[in-house]
Amino acid sequence: MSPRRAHKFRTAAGALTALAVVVLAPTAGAPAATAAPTVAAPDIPLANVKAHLAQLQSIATANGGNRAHGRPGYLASVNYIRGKLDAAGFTTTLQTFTSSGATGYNLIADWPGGDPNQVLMSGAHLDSVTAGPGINDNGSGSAGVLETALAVSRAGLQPTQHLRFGWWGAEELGMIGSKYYVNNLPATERARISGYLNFDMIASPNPGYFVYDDDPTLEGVLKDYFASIGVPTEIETEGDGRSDHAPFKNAGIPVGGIFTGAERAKTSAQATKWGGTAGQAFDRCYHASCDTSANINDTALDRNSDALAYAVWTLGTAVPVPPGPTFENATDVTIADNTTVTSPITVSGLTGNAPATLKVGVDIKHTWRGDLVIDLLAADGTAYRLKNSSGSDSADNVLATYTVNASSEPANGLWRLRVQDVASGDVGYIDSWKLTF
Ligand code: DTR
Ligand code: ZN
Ligand code: ZN
Ligand code: CA
Repeated sequence: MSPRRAHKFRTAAGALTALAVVVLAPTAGAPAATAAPTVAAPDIPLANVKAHLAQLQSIATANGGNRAHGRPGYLASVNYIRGKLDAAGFTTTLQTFTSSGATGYNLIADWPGGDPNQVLMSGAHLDSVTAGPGINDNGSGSAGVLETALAVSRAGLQPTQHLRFGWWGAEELGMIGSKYYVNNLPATERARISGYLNFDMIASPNPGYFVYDDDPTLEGVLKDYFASIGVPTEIETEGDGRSDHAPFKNAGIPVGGIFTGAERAKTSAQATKWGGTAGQAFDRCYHASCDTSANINDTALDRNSDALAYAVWTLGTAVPVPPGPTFENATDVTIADNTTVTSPITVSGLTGNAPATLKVGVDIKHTWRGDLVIDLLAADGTAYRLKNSSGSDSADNVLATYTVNASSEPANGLWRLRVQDVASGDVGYIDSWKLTF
């Protein structure tokens, strides 16, 4: 972080407006709105997932007690998973990188077929800490993703989206492997990823059921599964930046995932909701030598593996709903420091009101995006908040698709994107934005 950025301050703002250019354009990017899935997800056999965990435990036991980055137990874990995938017909790729003076490995597996421009990706980090075998953190996520991939093969699934699975190295060192993967993916390839689902700790012994509150479509599909089995969920509030979905999110890729908790203690209300022990950590063996095969809650592992498969099948086989009419303004609008600017789009030719799921695609180039407050303004001036400012979000650029319930607004008329730069020291411009009805 540069010294200038060490201190972000809130100051007043001015105002500017730009000309409108309106075109109809096809949309891409965010996960296709899901119609009913054409193929029902299978049950993922708990015994199969536990068998993978037993293998990972054996690997750790045979290799100094861990499966950490740079240690033999990690590459042995990669080879175990890769062997299963190769035998099941996946196209596997081993990506190497260097971190802390040791070679790291990402394992990527592609299921042949599906739309190459709509890649649904599911992933989990495969490395443990050096202190122990990492069976919950994160053998559980790794095994759940593996068994889901094997279930795809067993089903001979022919999804509409292209299915890709990833096992990341060196997450415990700071998401090194997943950052390396995303940063080395050509922009054209990144744009093809419709969504990334992350599974890091999905079988904590004193489990909670947390769903990432990021992309609404991915969050909704995962919540639908838990609702179907009558298990209440909570949104994952501390996950931002703490696992492998972060590099994907920072690249503007829709992300989601599930989590059963780590070092935080389960509250009494949560124990009433989910069972387990109040006042005790969700995982008392987090990052400890006792994170062994015994450190697994089978019910959580079973439910979350099934939720994983449900999401892959639902999102991956859904017949994409063709995007509605799209209106775009690609005129650059400068965002000077501490100013407020707007960019207009005039919508015409539609009937009735806007939908409850109006998609607002935003592409803003701006260093330290935490400076920015972004609103959609309806013709009557009603503001719909898309993004709040943040004193800690130091990442650059806003490349995102927001969903707005605009059903009380007439579709036709003048819509505006309002961008407020509310902190000194960073500037940028609206590159383009669009409305999809
Ligand atoms: N950092 C992860 C564990 C972790 C902690 N909070 C969250 C939230 C969402 C996913 C994972 C985590 C690790 O130690 O691997
Ligand atoms: Zn960890
Ligand atoms: Zn983890
Ligand atoms: Ca600024």
